[in-house]
Amino acid sequence: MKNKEVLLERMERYALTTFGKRVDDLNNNEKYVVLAKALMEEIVPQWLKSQEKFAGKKQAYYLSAEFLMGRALTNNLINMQRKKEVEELLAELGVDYNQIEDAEEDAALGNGGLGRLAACFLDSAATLDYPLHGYGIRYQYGIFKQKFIDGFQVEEGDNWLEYGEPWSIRKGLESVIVSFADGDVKAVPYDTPVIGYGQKTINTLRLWQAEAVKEFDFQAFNEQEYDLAVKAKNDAENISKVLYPNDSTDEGKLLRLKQQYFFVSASLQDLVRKHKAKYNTLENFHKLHAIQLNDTHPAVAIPEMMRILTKVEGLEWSKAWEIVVNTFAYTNHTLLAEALEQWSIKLYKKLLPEIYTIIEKIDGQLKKELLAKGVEAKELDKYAIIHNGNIKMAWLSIYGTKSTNGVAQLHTNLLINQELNHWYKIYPERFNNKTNGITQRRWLLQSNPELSNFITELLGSDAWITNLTELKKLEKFADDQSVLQRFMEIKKMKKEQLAAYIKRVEGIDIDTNSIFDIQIKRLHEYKRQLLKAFYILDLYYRLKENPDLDIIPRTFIFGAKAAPGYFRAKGIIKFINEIAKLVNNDKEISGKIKVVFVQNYRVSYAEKLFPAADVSEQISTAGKEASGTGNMKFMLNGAPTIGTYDGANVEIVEEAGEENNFIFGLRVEDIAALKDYNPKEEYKKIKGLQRVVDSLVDGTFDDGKTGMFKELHDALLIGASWHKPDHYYVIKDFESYREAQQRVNDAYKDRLGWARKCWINLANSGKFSSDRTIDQYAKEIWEIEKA
Ligand code: T68
Repeated sequence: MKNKEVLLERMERYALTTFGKRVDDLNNNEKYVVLAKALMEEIVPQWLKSQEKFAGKKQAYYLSAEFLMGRALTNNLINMQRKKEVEELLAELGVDYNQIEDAEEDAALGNGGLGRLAACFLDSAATLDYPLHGYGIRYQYGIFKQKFIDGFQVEEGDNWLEYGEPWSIRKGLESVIVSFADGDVKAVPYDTPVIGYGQKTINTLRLWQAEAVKEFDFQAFNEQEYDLAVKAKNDAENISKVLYPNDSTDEGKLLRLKQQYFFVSASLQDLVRKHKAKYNTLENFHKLHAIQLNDTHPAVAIPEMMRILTKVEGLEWSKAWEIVVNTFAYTNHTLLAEALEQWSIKLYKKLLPEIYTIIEKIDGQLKKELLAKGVEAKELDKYAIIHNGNIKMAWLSIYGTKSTNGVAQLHTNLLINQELNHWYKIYPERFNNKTNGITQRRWLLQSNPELSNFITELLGSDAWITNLTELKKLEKFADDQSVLQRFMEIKKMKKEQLAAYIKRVEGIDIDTNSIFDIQIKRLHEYKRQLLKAFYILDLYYRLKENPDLDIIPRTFIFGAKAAPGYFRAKGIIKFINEIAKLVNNDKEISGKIKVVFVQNYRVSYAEKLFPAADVSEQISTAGKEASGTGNMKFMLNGAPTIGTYDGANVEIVEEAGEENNFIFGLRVEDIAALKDYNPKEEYKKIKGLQRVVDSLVDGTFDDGKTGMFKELHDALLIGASWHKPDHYYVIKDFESYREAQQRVNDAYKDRLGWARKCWINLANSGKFSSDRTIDQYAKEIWEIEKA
């Protein structure tokens, strides 16, 4: 009771001082802001305490160009165990909590899986009482907002800071200067608390904002050069202006390189300054810091740290190298060639000449070391960090760190046995696997309170919230009819909630008795949204031919953003929207199938989609999806997977059983063994396939004269200068996928049998908690201890 009064008093105060109004007169957004500020007043003292308890201990730092945090309010309230109380308080004020929750913009400072993984890791580390802090960029614009106009993706800027951002604190006095060849920039830190469940540990996410060292050139202003007077300010601020919306492609743009060096240099200077203030030496730096590089985006940390140690601090090169290698570790998130970062020597020399010289020296040292290890001179090129006019960031990352890890077992095996095999032969001890995970606090407790309560009730304990393997104990209810019945009721409730939301924001009605078949992830050819699209269209034609076709009604749901410059990905969005138009408007098929492509898929939308799914679509070409993490979120909410043997799907099936999932398609070894694959011949032999593939070019659909559909058709049947036809095996896997979908349909008819599969998936999802993953990083790589 007292807590509530204090909170209300604080809200009143912030209403007055921030908005000049009383709480009653605030709009929802303002109410959200004053509530968050009032909570911060309570959080900050504990945050300070938490920092004190780690003083003098080894701590870990996650360097990442992306943190896809989503909304903070509900997550923080849950981790503070204050949600109910705040809901009640707001109700007393006549305010609906859900509307306040909805007023918060997503902090969408990431593209997809890689950025969201960083966010889950922070939650897990704080919950487990590990000192892990994030370092990144405070982009003014997050990932673009997506709209569909006439079925085409249209992007809009995501000005998420516009109405204020109450969770971070600007630490102006801790600003540092980052130097580029073309001038200096000021990096200003903004700190956000990362509250562990139970609030024992509160770690820090420190995001850097770029500002001009000198805001305004008075001289130029006096000389009436107004543009020049603010040029430095604009140039500097551009560095943290916007998140690059590419996932899985490497663009090699100057501004992106600036972003990378900007946040890496600022973060390292920050750590070095604090360390020196305390120890007055850097020789023990690696004993007190472990720094994880989230992919190669922050790999410039390796030469930057060498610069600081040797040129600024005067350490000997070899001593400095030892410190560097023992401080850093590197996570690889992809096998796609186009995603492996390379920077042109020219760009590096132009922007970071001193860093470039250091990379040259590292490369020279590497050559010597390789020769000493018995590598033949003619083999050296394979390892060269600087090669053919480019700097290979992955090679730099492997050589400059003590650990290189993949993100699922299959992915790590492919790194070790194929892509990075030559490196593995030199440094076998550096390679290891850390299968990804997700936080059950956000992806079950927060997004599915109904199922959470039921689980706690059955287990007689909520220990699963911090120990997800507890869910295994649910397996004993797999044949308990009343339990399965309750599970189905909850699933139905989540489907109704989603349907209401989709009705509100997309204006589309969906049938909650139909199977919700959901594919949500970035749009990419290798993820094969097109395979699902072909399946739907084929099913539609089969229904037209045979209206009595015995199928359970299905709602096919997609959510995905395409990189703005990725023409084919945008073509696939348009194609699916065209199919949706055709199918959804056809009265003849009497609502048996429906297609919905939701707009602006993001973390807060995901929280509504995962709990409502009946089927999880994980249908990437085998060997291409490093891990996947959405697959785990579906499983945790009790949805079976229809999927290929790829990434973490392999481990999901290992845990939950192949009989409770729907596996199909070529495996990695099948693809390797394929010879003389000719999709143009093959697609004629598979009943119904030619019709759907050719719908791209035979006038069935209109792509508004963009040429998008022909481009997709050609990619499948002719290929392109950079690839063979159908290089993601959409045609090759079609029949196997259709057959797996038939198995889904048949299995769903047995309602209890289906619920049992869902239940066994849920019960065996314990392995996929990011708590497990973080524990492994902490013990096996970082060597840090809990508070
Ligand atoms: C994803 N990668 C993997 N990259 O695709 C996914 N890339 O399999 C894995 O589960 C996940 O990482 C976490 O390990 C990405 O999300 C990017 O977003 C990205 C961003 C910029 C440049 C390249």
